[in-house]
Amino acid sequence: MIETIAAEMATYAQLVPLEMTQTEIYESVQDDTLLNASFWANIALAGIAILLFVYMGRNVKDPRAQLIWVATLMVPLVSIASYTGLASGLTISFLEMPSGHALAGEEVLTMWGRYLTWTLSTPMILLALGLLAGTNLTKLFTIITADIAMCVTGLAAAMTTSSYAIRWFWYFISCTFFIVVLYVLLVEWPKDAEAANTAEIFNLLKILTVVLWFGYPIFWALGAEGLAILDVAITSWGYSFLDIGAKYVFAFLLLRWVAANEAVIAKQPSTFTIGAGPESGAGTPADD
Ligand code: RET
Repeated sequence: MIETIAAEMATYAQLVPLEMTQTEIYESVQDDTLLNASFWANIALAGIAILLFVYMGRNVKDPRAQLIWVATLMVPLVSIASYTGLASGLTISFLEMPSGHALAGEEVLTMWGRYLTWTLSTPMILLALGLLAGTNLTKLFTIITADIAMCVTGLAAAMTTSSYAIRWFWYFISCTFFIVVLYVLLVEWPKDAEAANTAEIFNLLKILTVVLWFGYPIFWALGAEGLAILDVAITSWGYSFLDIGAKYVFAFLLLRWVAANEAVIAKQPSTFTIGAGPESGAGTPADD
C-alpha cells in the first residue's frame, strides 16, 4: 500500500515540477556570490546607518523634528528586514515567465520581497520629506497613497506569470502612480518648502530622490523581470546601489540638517489639520 502511494507520488512529481523549498532557494542565493553580496552589503550598511542615526537624533526635542527622525530611522530598519528576507530566500521565488518574455518557460529568480518592503520604506521617506517641506495633510495623503499603490502594482507586475502583456500593463499602472508622486515632489512641495524656509535642503533631497527613484523602474524594465537584458545579480546590485543613495545617503543628509536646524522645523504650521496649510488662505476655515 505504502509502496503504491510512494510510486504514485513519484510519478506525480515527474509530471508536475515541485516548487523549490526555501532551503533550495537559499542555497541557490549562496551559490551566486555576486547576488548574495548585493544583499549582505546592504544588511551591513543598514546596521551602521541605524546606529549612526540613533546617535545623530539623540538631542532632537521638538515633536515635529522627532517625527522626521523616527520616519527616517524606519528606513534602514525596514531595509535590514527586507534584505534579511532576501538573503534567507524567504522573500524570493522562482517564477516561470509567460510566453512573449525573453526567458519564456524558464524559472526566473524574482525578488518580490523588495517590492513588498518598499510599501513600508518609501512612505517613510516621503513622510520625512513632506514634514521637512511643511506639507499639508491632503498632499501628504495623496503622495503616500500613490506611492503605496506604485509599489503594490509593481509587485503585481513582477508576480504575474499568466500573461506577458499583463505584466507590462501592471508596470504601466505603477508608472502612472509614480507620476503622481513626482508631481507632488516636483511641483507642490517646492512651493511649500519655500514658505517653510527649508527650500535649500528640500531641493537637494528632492533632486537626489527624483534622480535615484527613476533608476528603479529602469532596472525593472531592463532586468530579468522585464526585458531580461540584465541578469539577476546585476539587477540586484542596481537596486542595492540605488538603495544606498535613496535610503542611507538621503537619510544622513536629512538628519544632519534637522539636528542642526530644529528651530526651523518647530516653527512650521501643523501638517495634521486639513485646510490650514500655507496655501489655503490665512484663517480661512475648512469648508467641510
Ligand atoms: C517599479 C516597477 C514598476 C514601475 C515603477 C517602479 C518604481 C519603483 C520605485 C521604487 C523606489 C524604491 C525605494 C526604496 C527604498 O527603500 C515598482 C520598480 C515606477 C520608484 C526608494
